[in-house]
Amino acid sequence: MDQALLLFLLLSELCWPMLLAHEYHFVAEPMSWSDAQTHCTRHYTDLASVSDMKDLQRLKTAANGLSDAWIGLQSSGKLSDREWHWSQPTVKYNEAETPWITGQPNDGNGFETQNCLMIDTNGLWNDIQCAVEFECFICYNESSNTAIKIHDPSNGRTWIEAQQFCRAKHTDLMSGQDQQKLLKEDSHRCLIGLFRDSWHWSDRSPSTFRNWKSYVNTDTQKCAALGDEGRWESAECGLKMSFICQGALKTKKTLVKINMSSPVDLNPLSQEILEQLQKQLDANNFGHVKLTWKKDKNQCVFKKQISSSSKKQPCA
Ligand SMILES: [Ca+2]
Repeated sequence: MDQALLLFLLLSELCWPMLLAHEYHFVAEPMSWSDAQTHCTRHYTDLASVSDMKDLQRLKTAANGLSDAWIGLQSSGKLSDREWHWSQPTVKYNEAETPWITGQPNDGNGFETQNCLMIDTNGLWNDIQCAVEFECFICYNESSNTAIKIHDPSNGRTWIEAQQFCRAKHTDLMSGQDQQKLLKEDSHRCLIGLFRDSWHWSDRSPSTFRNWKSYVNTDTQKCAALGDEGRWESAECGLKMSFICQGALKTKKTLVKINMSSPVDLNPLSQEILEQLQKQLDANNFGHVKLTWKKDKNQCVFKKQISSSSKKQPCA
C-alpha cells in the first residue's frame, strides 16, 4: 500500500539583528571565514561582533575555554580604508578635536605604516608604528576619573602591550581629549589610546572595540579569530576553524508530505521511522531541524492511498 506521511520540520530562521545584548553560539565544525558567516546568517543573525569587555566575557563563556574560533571582524587590508578610533570603545573619535603636529599624521612621510599614536611636544600628536616599544604610556581609570602616566624604562611596551596593561590595571588606554585634559604632567613621547585600522564587522556593527593579542598582519591575514585568554588574532580567511555566531535561534514550521510504499501498515513504526530520519539529518549537518509527525484526531500518521487514484482511505 502507498502511505502518505505528513512531517513537520522545525527550521532555524534568521531573526532581526537588533539585540540588546549579543547572544553567542559556539559552532565546533571547522569552516572558512566566509562559510562560517553564511552558516551564521542562515541559522542565527551573523558572525559574532563584540562591543566591549562585557561582550568579550560572554564570548569567552560561549567558547567555553576553546580558542581559534572565527569572529565577525574582517579587514580590506587597504591603507585608504583606515579610520581612527579610541581604544575605549565608548569614546568616539572627533576629527575636530585632534591636535596633530603640523604635517601629521604622515605614515613616516609615506615610508612606513603608522597606525598608533604618541603625545609629542606640547601635548600635540604624532602617528607612529604600533610595533615600536615605548617606555611611557597613559592609562585612564574610570572609577577615579584620572589619567595615569606609566613610565617604565626597564620594560618597553608596544601599543597593544600598553593597552593590555591599562585594561588589566585600570580601565583602558587614555582615550579622547577630555581624558587628555586630566594629565597633570608632561607626557612627551608617551603612547595614548588612538589607533587606526581597516577592520569592519560583518553585521555592520559600528563597534570600534578591538582586543588583539599582538601585531596584526593585514597583508595576508584579513580575518579575525578568538585566541587565547579572549585575545584576538588575525588569520588567513580560507583557514578552516570553529566559529562563534550571534543572535537568537529562530524557528519556523514547514510541512513536508512524503509518499511511501509498504506492504505493511507503517503506523506502529512511525516513531522509529521518525528517529531514523532525524539521525540522517543530524549526520548530514542539516542544521537545527527537529522532526515531528502530523497526526490526525485518531493519532494516525499514515493513511492508505490507492495507487491508481489520489483518494485516501482511513488508516487502519
Ligand atoms: Ca608620524
